[in-house]
Amino acid sequence: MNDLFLRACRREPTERTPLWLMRQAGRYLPEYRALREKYGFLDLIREPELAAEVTLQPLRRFPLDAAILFADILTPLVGAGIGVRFTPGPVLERPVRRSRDLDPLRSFDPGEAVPETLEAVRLLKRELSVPLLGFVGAPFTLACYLVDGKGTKDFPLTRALLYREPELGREIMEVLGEVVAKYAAAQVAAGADAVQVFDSWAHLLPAALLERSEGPALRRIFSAVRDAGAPSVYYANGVFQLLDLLGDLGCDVVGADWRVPLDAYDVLRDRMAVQGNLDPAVLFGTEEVIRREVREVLRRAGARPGHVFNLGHGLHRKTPLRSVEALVTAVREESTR
Ligand code: 1CP
Repeated sequence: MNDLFLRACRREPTERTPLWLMRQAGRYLPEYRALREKYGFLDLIREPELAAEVTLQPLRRFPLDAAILFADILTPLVGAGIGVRFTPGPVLERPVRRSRDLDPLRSFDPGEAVPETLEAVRLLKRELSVPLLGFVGAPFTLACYLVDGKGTKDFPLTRALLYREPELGREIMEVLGEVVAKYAAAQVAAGADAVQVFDSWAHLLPAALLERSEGPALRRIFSAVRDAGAPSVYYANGVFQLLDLLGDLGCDVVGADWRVPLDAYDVLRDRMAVQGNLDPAVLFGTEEVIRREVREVLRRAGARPGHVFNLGHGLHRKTPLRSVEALVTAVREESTR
């Protein structure tokens, strides 16, 4: 197996910098769009062969160094009985307003809630010659959808709830922390080689509130992944100023968003690896521009081990395929040691 990605997660030397791309499966691929004409989004996730197929699609085109399981951060909650429609973003049938709305999530059992996703992991492990990343949503980011009920610019209901009903806020984080810890450990038990935690909305919270409200649940999740025997990646958007918190969560890799110069994380690198962080918009530039920006990310990452090349956020769905090709080639050539 090509284990460059796992070696970089452990901060071991690699002959070149491993590369995978957030949202590497999805709508920029014509073969994904073709499947979506025949199947609904949740149908793709609920049929293990189809979920495995979508996961493999980008790897057939590009020599990437890791695969990421095809699912969504909300699918374990759907499996537990929370009503969600995808349009394409998630919309909750009944947003969480009180403690008993959390009942479907208590005593969460991944084997009952998401057997198809765990089966997709097992199928993929037989096919893949690169590591498989499982993933989960972070408790705060999941809470944003549970409480506000859909994607919004700044999730006002969720943020108000943390102050207006702190007891309920704590309970939501605790219940989600437990669900996510179990779900992450189950993915590793089924064969996932690492787990990425997506906290796309973490930047909406003041640092002290993030630490106080989400910190304990995040620590619980990272220790569950570690106990299951896999490295963990924490990708939170817009939190690079929170170095003390990031350094103390117990994750093995920190994912950088596209706005941070990667060397801003140097103080953490004796404790964790870094992942990132090319601006996804670079892929709308020419091949020369892509190569120049790849070099800049590699220069900021420096010569020390422990860098996983990635975008600073997911691939945009209009990204030209030849740009992804140019990116993969540039990272391979420019990072070979
Ligand atoms: O119509 C379609 O085909 C559905 C579009 C789509 C896709 C392809 C959604 C709905 N989710 C996904 C897959 C997905 N979502 C993956 C697959 C693996 C890969 O990366 O290749 C992953 C990791 C996610 C994670 C996810 N879902 C996040 C965190 C990452 C991020 O982008 O910040 C978030 C916030 C979601 C919620 C969500 N689900 C879907 C959409 C369009 C969104 C975001 C927009 C919204 O809030 O409305």
